[in-house]
Amino acid sequence: MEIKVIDSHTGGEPTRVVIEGWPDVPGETMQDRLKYVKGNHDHIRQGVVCEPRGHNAIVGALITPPVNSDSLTGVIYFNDVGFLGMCGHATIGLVETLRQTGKLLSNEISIDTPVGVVKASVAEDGLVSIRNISPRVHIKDLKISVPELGDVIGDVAYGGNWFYLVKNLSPDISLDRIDSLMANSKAIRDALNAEGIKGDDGHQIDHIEFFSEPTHTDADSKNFVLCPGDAYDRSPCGTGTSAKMACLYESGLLELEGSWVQEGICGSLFYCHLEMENEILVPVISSKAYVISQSTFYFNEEDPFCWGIN
Ligand code: PYC
Repeated sequence: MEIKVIDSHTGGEPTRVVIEGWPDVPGETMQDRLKYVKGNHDHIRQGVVCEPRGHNAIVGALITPPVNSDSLTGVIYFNDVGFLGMCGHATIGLVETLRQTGKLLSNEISIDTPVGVVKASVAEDGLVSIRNISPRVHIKDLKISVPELGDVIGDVAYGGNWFYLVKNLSPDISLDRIDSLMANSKAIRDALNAEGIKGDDGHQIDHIEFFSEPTHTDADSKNFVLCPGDAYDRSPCGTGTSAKMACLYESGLLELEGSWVQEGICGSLFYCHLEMENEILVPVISSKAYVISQSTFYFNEEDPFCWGIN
């Protein structure tokens, strides 16, 4: 089997779009297709993003035909440990990849994901703006006891993935501090799991966010985001920033249309705001992505690591 991919990054966080070679995925809805790939193509997911072809920070994007007649494409996101409902930085990477390969038929498109339709537009200078699915706050000010850290307080919120947004700890967020940020965020995730805290759909809270004062003068906040598995987001995280804006809005700290500039651990910025559309809260996230390579992967069943190392 051969699979062709195009790699890009959005604010430093990699996206690998599968453009050819993945076997057909049946299903009338994106949820049916997600269920099918989880059950039948998990080895391909692992082979595409894990070592030796990839690493744990890569988010893969499998393009499918759309399910809605006015959408350009469907997409299923995945990483080194499983599949994601939505991914903000990867949607920006996908749009830029479609643009560079001449497949973006209009400057405003709709994309079908397993968690809903995401709209995207591209400006002349290549700035991509996505209108994410509606975020929501599930539990406000949840206190948990973390053996390594004591009492931790944060909000549980959804922005296309599930997040615990830490409020009472504000560590130094820099690449120099990555070991302690990883260890502390993983300890929080373990504690949430041990206490049985889940999203309102029963999903594990698998992303943890810390916030600090920004380094960049244009930014409102800097974040560190632990992703499922052992990876951290190099970008400011689109779904995480959607969840963050929902928390700020609910607390009266961010108004509709008010600017929110989120800085990530590598110093990249997402320019964001919230809108209300038909009484639904819509997060808008803007950033640029850069295409960096195109590859053909060969999957030889005689290779003991044909389907990756995990
Ligand atoms: O940008 O939404 C995002 C994201 C989720 C995990 C990594 N990036």
